[in-house]
Amino acid sequence: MKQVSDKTLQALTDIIGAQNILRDDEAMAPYIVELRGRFHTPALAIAIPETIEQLQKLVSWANDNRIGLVPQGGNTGMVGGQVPKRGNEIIVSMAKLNRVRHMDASGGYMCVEAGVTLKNAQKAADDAGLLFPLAIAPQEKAQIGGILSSNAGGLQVLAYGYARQLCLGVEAVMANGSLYQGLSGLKKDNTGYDLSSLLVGAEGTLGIISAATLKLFPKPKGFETAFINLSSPKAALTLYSELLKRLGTSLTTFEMMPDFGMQMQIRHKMIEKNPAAKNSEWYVLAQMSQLPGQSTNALSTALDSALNDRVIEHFTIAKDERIRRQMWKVREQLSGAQSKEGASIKHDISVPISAVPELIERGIEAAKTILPDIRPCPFGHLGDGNIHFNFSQPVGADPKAYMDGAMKIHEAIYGIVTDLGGSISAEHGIGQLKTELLKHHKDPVAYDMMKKIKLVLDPNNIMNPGKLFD
Ligand code: 2HG
Ligand code: ZN
Repeated sequence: MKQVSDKTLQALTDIIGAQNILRDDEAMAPYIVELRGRFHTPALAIAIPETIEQLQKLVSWANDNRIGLVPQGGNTGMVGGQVPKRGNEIIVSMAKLNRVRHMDASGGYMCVEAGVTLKNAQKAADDAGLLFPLAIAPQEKAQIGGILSSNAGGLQVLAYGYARQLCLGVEAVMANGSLYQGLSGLKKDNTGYDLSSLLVGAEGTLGIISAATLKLFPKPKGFETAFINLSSPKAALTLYSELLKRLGTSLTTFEMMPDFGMQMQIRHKMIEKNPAAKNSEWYVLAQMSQLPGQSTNALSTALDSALNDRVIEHFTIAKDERIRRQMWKVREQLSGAQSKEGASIKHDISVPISAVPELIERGIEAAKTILPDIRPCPFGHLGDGNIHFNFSQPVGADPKAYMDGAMKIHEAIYGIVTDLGGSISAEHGIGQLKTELLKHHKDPVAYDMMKKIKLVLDPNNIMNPGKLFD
């Protein structure tokens, strides 16, 4: 393991102060090991700047000394983008840059720093009588900077959009230490390249996002939330198009999961019982956010028709906030439930929405041909065509041996995705997990443009080295 040299440590101390540097293994561990425990490369140190000026000085010094920086928010990323790849980088935690700088309720936006947690951003909007609609499960940990850098999606994309669509502009520290001041409350600004949008989703490879202006929405007057029993992804697709016709953008969540996802949570006592009144092969969590003037039971009326037409088998409406939370919990906990079942081979993919049933059918068949006892767990954002096509290891299998055979499953699934005109990364990004895949699946002209942009903006490759590109 590389040790930080005395010279480097002195320089770091001069820039951010000894109290903002972590070096011993125990203190660094939470920053180095990520959620899935897949990446364990050590870092030289953790730097936690307290001001934008400190951050600028730190980046400029790293650039002069060719030291790689790994920006990190809440360390909830799924593709190893927020942890080191080489072992000689410094992790830059944004946790102390956590102020809500400005709230403009009448303009419908707020300006927050990168280290503000999602939960606190949601709360700031709520306190101002508005809604910041991005909804991903680890809201207490995930931070705005990481959310924007990885262009996160979540459970309400279908009505409100993903991170890039929720951002009006960013402020970022560029590789030479300069400050890009793209914070804007403007809805319209047609002045050339959209640099903020380029920095969003760049996974910290072009600059470090230090603050952002975020769009806010009217707070719904209430919710109607349902847990729906159905027999197949095909039925779920039919239901989705029916609900969309009837509810339009007030349909804010449409998430699908297999019974395996439910049974795992019951087995591991993560929920007391199935929030649907009965078991079924598949479930959908659907939510309508009630807009002013809209009837309170538009979702149940639509579901009644779907029941009459035999599109669905049954549905349960959350009768109070406690049950609504339980329904969401079952969906939000799916990822955690899968980790309790041993190793899991994952694919965060998207296809045109109408192709989701075919994707799932062909994917399960292909994986079972390779490994008959594999346990498919395809779930997620059907309304975005984004399925987490995950596979739990066979019961009793050796996790390492299972993961060693992942490539065959990956090839089968990504082959089908490509065939259906889909993407190899719908919402988790590339990080260090999918650099090879990106090289092979991205349009060559687009890939070349991306590399050229990287070279111009970060000629010394200090910005999150080894992410997006090897
Ligand atoms: C979700 O939608 C997350 O729950 C995680 O994107 C998905 O664990 C996964 O594969
Ligand atoms: Zn997801």
